[in-house]
Amino acid sequence: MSLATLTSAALLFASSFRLAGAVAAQVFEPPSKGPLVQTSNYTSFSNNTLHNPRIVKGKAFDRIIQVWLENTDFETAATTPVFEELAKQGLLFTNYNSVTHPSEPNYVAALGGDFFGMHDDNMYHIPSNISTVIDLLEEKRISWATYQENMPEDGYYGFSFTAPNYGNSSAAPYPYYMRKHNPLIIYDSVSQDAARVKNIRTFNDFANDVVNGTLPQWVFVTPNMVNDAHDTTIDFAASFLEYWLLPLLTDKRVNCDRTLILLTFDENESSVIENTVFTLALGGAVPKKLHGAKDNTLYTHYSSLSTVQANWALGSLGRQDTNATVSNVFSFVAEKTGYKNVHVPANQTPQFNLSAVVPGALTSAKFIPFAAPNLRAKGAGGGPVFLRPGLDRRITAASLPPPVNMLALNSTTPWQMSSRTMSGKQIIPCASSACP
Ligand SMILES: *[C@@H]1O[C@H](CO)[C@@H](O)[C@H](O)[C@H]1NC(C)=O
Ligand SMILES: *[C@@H]1O[C@H](CO)[C@@H](O)[C@H](O)[C@H]1NC(C)=O
Ligand SMILES: *[C@@H]1O[C@H](CO)[C@@H](O)[C@H](O)[C@H]1NC(C)=O
Ligand SMILES: *[C@@H]1O[C@H](CO)[C@@H](O)[C@H](O)[C@H]1NC(C)=O
Ligand SMILES: *[C@@H]1O[C@H](CO)[C@@H](O)[C@H](O)[C@H]1NC(C)=O
Ligand SMILES: *[C@@H]1O[C@H](CO)[C@@H](O)[C@H](O)[C@H]1NC(C)=O
Ligand SMILES: *[C@@H]1O[C@H](CO)[C@@H](O)[C@H](O)[C@H]1NC(C)=O
Ligand SMILES: *[C@@H]1O[C@H](CO)[C@@H](O)[C@H](O)[C@H]1NC(C)=O
Ligand SMILES: CC(=O)N[C@H]1CO[C@H](CO)[C@@H](O)[C@@H]1O
Repeated sequence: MSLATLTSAALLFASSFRLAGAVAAQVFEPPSKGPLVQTSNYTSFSNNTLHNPRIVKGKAFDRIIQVWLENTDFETAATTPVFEELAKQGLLFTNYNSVTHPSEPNYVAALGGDFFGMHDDNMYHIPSNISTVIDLLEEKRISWATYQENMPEDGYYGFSFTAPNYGNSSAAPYPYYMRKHNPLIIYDSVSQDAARVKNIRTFNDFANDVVNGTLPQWVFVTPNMVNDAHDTTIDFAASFLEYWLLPLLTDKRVNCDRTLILLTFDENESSVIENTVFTLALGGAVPKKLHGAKDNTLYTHYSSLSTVQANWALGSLGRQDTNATVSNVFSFVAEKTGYKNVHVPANQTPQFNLSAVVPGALTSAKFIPFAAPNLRAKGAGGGPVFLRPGLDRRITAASLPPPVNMLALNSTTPWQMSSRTMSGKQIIPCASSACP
């Protein structure tokens, strides 16, 4: 083939590729006039406001807002203009790792300190004797909520929610909301508690709570499946941040000098390599001298637990949140609380790109029951390990029977549910191979 033919073939290929891409590509459309304006694009309007009268002072911050985006390699985000601009206003963590693949176990781990062997995005629930950071926060009366974009109503229990496509009214309705990105609904200790479930809120509630000046102190934000880059691209997510996050950064009701905003990704896109994700510490609580700086300490999603524990001198969950290797406290917070981080040499970095099945209560292939946490563990907050009602402390990790392959028995772990029968708030166990 001559050079000319080769070039035109390549050009033809490139242009047809671009054309195919252009037809399929979704373009960011703002769901509302602004992040603090309620919209019918979010299905139901807010009809209540949280009441959070007192602020519990932390050592380094009084509020933490986590915003989770999806499936992007570190370099991809690091070379996208909006993220580059944001990095100048905050501290970039260059060695912050997800803890496994795929999405759901990472979200579950960030709330409860473990992913319990989960290695898929199926529909699960976790029994009420398993504690989360919510228990630790409530012990100190620290207010909290999650805001889930396009979740249709407060405390919605379903597997997903499909709404009219607000970005393109001639396109089919779109599954904007997914339960797998809403860890609070998965833990029974939150979703099956009548008071707590009210704090699993919509984006319209976010607007209402901010306008009313009642945004809680611990906040977990999940953008919808297009805005978080899951079904789209990093540029699409960047446009979402320009629409949603940028105006909030200058709004004192959200970001004041005691606010920490953690912008992170659930996992790396390429699972054959390590699982480092682009993570930024933003907000008034990040010391000005660190703006534009990089921090190479080994952090993971468990660090978001240990950092919160250290900041408010909380108890711990006695799970991976107390495993020093994987739960370093954000350095500028550790400095203020006196917590000593561990240095993990690069050649000893744990494998965070798991694909093999590890035993746990949330895997059908190697099922073992839920064990009690390590009751002797010492977390970054210095407080005791939290014990929920119904926890049998005699069931320890060491006392568990060997893993069982439930699939070979034509069954699944008892904690998996069938998404097909799932609509209301009632738990329907999934007991056959027809799951989820
Ligand atoms: C819904 O989103 C679309 C797309 O941005 C926008 O044109 C429309 O005004 C929005 N509707 C409302 C009620 O905000
Ligand atoms: C407001 O209340 C109604 C009725 O209880 C409910 O259907 C609706 O979804 C609520 N709005 C939110 C944001 O939950
Ligand atoms: C909107 O959706 C329709 C139907 O899928 C599609 O043909 C059209 O190209 C879309 N418009 C844009 C701007 O993407
Ligand atoms: C995890 O990443 C390492 C490189 O750091 C690679 O050697 C290994 O094959 C990866 N494992 C999986 C399961 O992708
Ligand atoms: C995934 O994580 C590694 C670090 O372990 C990082 O170097 C890389 O940029 C990320 N993405 C890809 C495609 O490797
Ligand atoms: C702590 O984390 C490391 C790295 O993932 C792991 O090898 C070790 O088994 C963990 N320790 C405990 C007690 O879970
Ligand atoms: C937690 O509760 C579940 C459901 O009742 C039970 O199967 C499990 O054994 C309990 N685990 C512990 C450690 O108490
Ligand atoms: C599982 O189902 C298959 C197909 O229906 C059947 O052949 C097999 O005997 C069943 N195994 C058990 C352990 O029930
Ligand atoms: C308790 C309270 O102040 N509620 C107000 C919150 O804001 C909405 C408007 O978004 C008002 O209607 C509520 O009265």
